[in-house]
Amino acid sequence: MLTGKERTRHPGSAARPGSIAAFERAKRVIPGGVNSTVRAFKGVGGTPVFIRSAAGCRLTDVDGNSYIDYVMSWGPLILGHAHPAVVEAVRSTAERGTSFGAPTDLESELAEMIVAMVPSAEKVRFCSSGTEATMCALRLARGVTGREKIVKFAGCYHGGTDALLVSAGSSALTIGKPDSAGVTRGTVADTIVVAYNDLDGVRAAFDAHGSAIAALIVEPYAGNMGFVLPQPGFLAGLRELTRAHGALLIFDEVMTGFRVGPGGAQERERILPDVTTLGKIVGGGLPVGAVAGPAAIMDHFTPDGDVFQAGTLSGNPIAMAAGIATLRALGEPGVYARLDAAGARLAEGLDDLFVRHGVPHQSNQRGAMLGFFFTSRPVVDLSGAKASDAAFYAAFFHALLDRGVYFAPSQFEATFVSLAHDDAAIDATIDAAEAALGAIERA
Ligand code: KE4
Repeated sequence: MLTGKERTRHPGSAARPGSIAAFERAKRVIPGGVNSTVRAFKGVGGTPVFIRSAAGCRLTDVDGNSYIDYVMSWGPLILGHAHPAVVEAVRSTAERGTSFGAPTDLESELAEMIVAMVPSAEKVRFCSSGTEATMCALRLARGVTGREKIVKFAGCYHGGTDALLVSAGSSALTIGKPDSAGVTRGTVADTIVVAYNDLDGVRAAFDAHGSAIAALIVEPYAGNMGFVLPQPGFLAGLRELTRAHGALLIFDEVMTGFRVGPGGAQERERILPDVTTLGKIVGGGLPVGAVAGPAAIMDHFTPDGDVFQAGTLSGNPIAMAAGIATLRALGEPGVYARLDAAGARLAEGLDDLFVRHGVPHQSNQRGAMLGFFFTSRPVVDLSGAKASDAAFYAAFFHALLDRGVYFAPSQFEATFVSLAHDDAAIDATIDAAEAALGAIERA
């Protein structure tokens, strides 16, 4: 039975003494105790759960507690944790050497798979993270156009590259520092920020600076201020405006790539960007980022072109093998229908639950990616997302966590299902959510 003190701390944290001790240890040698900001639970309070292992759709923490996981490492694990084909690919590749700093056929094989799946891709350059991919994409756009300004959207997150840490989403937003310290005024002098879905704002930016704008970068489905969808005509409008002004359109599909469909959002929306950034799923849970696009643009990268890119572990053979195994599994018949059905089952189940409990909410789902806000007003941009009830989200998060369900520890993230989230897991999640809402209502 939990004492009053434990209950105020977070009922379940009493069941997680190992995580509490692990966090104290980590904080002595790692700033904030984590190696990526969002993991510190600042958005929901309490102590982060330290993980011992995972399999399928479940995490096991250092105290032996099990959770149905909807973070899935923030998107990469669309097959589920420790998928046998991925584990075998990693094991068998590692036995032949872990890294050579020289080209391998594995890089060409994964690049060929991406070219086959991503409509706008003719060539691919690999790096080791989504951040590196967006950093290189900006450099490419500026190199190709000879221009300097970039347009981004408030609440969109493109990793930790300085030029884009302006009104950034994800953990920057969660901790209330959307404009990071250490990013100089000079670095962001050429970054123009517009509200998501504000096509008039984009038009005004191009009217004012059109001939100086190298590129516009956008998350075609925004997954870093919560899950916010483009309004009808928004993405087509961006394609038209960038083309009219000679700027490149960059789709940051690090999160949506291979998740909302085999060809990502650009396939679903039938819009061809000039540059696509990829990450997460393409590495199958190992560090991979990628820039993809038409050869005429991609050939500007060194060594043949003059836009620099390099990386010790770019195209790492083990990461390539994990990515190949993942994309191969995603190519099996019926996989995306299963992913879409799992996403819809969870979204509809939560929708029905919130309606029955009279909880004001907005929910969005595209394939295996979904999200919800606790507000009665539709959310189309960052201000709408920030107006939602993040405190209620935090209470819901902890009430779910105490019932064995692990959602994103921030309102300003997306929710991910995988091939491992079968109907039983999703139905158990809805049951836990019903009990969680009941507990909140009683409290
Ligand atoms: P990474 O450098 O974290 O691999 O990718 C950066 C990035 C770029 N573009 C988009 C659309 C992204 O969503 C991301 C990273 N997403 C976050 C989750 N919101 C990663 C989780 C984290 O920061 O720990």
